[in-house]
Amino acid sequence: MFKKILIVAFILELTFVNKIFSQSITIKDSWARPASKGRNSAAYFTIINKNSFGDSLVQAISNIAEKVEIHETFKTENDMMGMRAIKFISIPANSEVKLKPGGLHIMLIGLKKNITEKDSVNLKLKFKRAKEIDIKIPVKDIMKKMPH
Ligand SMILES: [Cu+2]
Repeated sequence: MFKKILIVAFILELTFVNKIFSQSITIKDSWARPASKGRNSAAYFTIINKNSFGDSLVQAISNIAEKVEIHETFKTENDMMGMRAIKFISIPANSEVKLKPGGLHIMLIGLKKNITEKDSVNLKLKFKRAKEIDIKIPVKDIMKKMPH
């Protein structure tokens, strides 16, 4: 009997530790651009790493688009802005990495349906070390909030 309780306590402890570990990477301020079916959209968020070791975001998965890629924005030789797929985003220990327009972003290529402001986009984020994180991203039309 006592042994059984011990085992249960041990398992509970394990899940608890596991939870703390997986929570050491968190996501905040997420949003995605509205776009129509067949077009592309982009998702942005801030990754917070409270671990004392670095990690990398290696993949983003969503059923909303035909293809999901991790992108960076860069300046071309003639000072134009371009973007390209990258293999991962480095997240240094105890740091925050911000994905934003004109910078790093998650590219949603070939939307399977229209996404407007009332919708949300599900995204599964895979890391090199931390456990994967599922997030629900609100669609926000930031252009609408800009003064005319
Ligand atoms: Cu892009």
